[in-house]
Amino acid sequence: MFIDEAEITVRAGKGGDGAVSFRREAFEPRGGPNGGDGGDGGAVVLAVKPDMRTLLDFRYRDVFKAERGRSGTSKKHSGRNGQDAVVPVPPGTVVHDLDLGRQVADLVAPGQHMIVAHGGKGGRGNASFATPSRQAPRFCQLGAPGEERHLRLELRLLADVGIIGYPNVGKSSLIARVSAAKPEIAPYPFTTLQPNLGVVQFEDFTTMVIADLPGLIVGAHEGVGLGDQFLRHVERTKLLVHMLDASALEGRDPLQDFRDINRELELYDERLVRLEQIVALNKIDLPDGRERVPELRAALEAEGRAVFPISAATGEGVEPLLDHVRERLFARGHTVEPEPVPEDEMELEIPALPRRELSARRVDEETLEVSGTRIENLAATVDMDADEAVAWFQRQLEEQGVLEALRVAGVEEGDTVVIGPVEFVYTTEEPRR
Ligand SMILES: Nc1nc2c(ncn2[C@@H]2O[C@H](COP(=O)(O)OP(=O)(O)OP(=O)(O)O)[C@@H](O)[C@H]2O)c(=O)[nH]1
Ligand SMILES: [Mg+2]
Repeated sequence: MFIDEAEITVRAGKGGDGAVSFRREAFEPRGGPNGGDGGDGGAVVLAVKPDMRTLLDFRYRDVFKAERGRSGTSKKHSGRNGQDAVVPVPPGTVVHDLDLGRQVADLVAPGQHMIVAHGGKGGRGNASFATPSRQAPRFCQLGAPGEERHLRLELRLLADVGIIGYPNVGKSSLIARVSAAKPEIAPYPFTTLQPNLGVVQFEDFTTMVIADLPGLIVGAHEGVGLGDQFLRHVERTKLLVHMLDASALEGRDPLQDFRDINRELELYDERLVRLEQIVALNKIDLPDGRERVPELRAALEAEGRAVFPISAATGEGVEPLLDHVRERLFARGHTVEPEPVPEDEMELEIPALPRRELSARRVDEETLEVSGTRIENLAATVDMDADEAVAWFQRQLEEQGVLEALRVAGVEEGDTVVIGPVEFVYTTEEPRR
């Protein structure tokens, strides 16, 4: 099955906690602090894997987590960094960030990769909090949480030429004839349920990639038939071969088909109808087909279209069609090699989520919740088991305006305050020393 869309959650590793530890030496009962720093959490990285063709793997797995950093240990040993989680994606993967609500990358080149979730920083060990006035800090910093992001992946085929047309007109037959692709071909509509890619090689060894797309019918842009789910692949192509069944084997009027499909393209996205279209009048091996060629050709040429009568079945007329497609492609700056991705786009990083301002709100009768990027990050790394760290955090609450925000939100003695992973009871009494 061809899966070309997937939603995934990526979760980077939490940083390792710093360590609280003191030197113990035979002649120095109260040695200096020597707790090491925690390691950084691993990142989640999307990486283009050239031999991957669909997003099928994401059907079975949609959450990707990187390893957490290890905690620091004594003797100032830092914890090991967490391993990155590398998630392979096929070339042509467009990445959307669901929280930012926009596209953040278009991954096309082998080896191209993007960090989509940053690992949390490791916490500092008590050794790094020692100062002349605080020689024995009994606290450390906890590792910061890893970033979590929600992404939609969308695959857009990297084809130069797309073959479009009603079901059964012979699109798959054409790609089977001109390339090594072996699509299913059958005398009923909607044989092709997923795009097929084929590489056409010319005598001078230039190549082009063509895509045989599932048939389109009236209403496709609203989801009729196989709907518009494959139209996005058309967006990437440089030109289209619009195939008509000249023999009108199924009783439809080929010219009407032509207009209907162009209307569908337009309704889906106006840019699509502006792509150059070369018309292939197929099935001219059938008497009905050959007979209608002059009339169809005249009508389409009057609209400025290049028209090629062919038979995908016998091969008649296929070469002139391909030559013309090739000529038009190169006229549009086609290169045989996919366009190189600039060096600075090989290693990408997802843009940060906007910072959230500090705010406090009451959630129920005895609870208030404080949110804000800065204070939440801070709260996540405070070692609440250590009095010194708690005292420091309390000063931060005052300095950063959290207490003021709580008062504005109507905090009362005894209320519970929640900040990220931290929960405490609000009181105006001086702490007992
Ligand atoms: N006589 C004749 N039959 C053809 C020709 N090209 C295709 N056919 C037949 O038309 C039928 C449909 O061909 P396909 O290539 O599967 O058509 P398609 O456009 O890919 O169809 P969908 O995948 O359903 O959209 C098959 O029975 C083919 O054998 C042709 O040039 N001449
Ligand atoms: Mg087909």
